[in-house]
Amino acid sequence: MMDRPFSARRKTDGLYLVTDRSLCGRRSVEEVVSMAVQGGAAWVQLREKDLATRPFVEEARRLKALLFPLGVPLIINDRLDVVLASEADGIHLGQEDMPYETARRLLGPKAIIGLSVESWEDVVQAQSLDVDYLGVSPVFATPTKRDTKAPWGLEGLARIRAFSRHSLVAIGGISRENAGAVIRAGADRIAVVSAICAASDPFRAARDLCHDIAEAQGKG
Ligand code: TZP
Ligand code: MG
Repeated sequence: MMDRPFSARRKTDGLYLVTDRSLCGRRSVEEVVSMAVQGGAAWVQLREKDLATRPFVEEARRLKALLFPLGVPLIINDRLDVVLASEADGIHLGQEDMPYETARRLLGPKAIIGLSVESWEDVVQAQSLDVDYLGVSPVFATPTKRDTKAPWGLEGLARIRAFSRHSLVAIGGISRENAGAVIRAGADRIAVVSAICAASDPFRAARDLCHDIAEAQGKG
């Protein structure tokens, strides 16, 4: 695997925030991101399903300006044009999105590219791809995203860990209740939406999750 500016294999950066503006309540996405990063979130993915292109690009540029000085990479869900327009650090691809090879060709060797795996076939196919991480999706069923395949569970996650050469980001239904168990089952990182976006205090939510992750990694 090539060296990238933000190493996807670092183990000290366990919390990955994925945004959902519909869950941010009275706060803006930027406010939630800012609070979460202060609390320890080390990666941010801007995920916008209903925003027009121009406000999407503007949001991405604002987040990039916020995160770059902090050394926190900004990943854009799905939209390669928005990555390019905002000089974001990478893209997260689902199985129905742009093919990995095309995204790599267009974004270059330094871009972070993550890929969701929702079936064992996806995991096997991903072994030939130089993706920076696999998104193990979903680990648990979640009301935040209902159009998922069957959850992997901790057993499925452990099976992927034993098989895959990639860094693993677990997503779906993760909270303080289960974050430690997810890390112990083999995730390198935990991605959350509602546990931070819908929290009354996103700073504390991120800080507490980081504590749980570090403890499960034996660094607490
Ligand atoms: N992809 C798989 S599950 C999911 C996404 C974007 C949503 C996870 O949301 P939550 O609130 O952390 O369960
Ligand atoms: Mg997608």
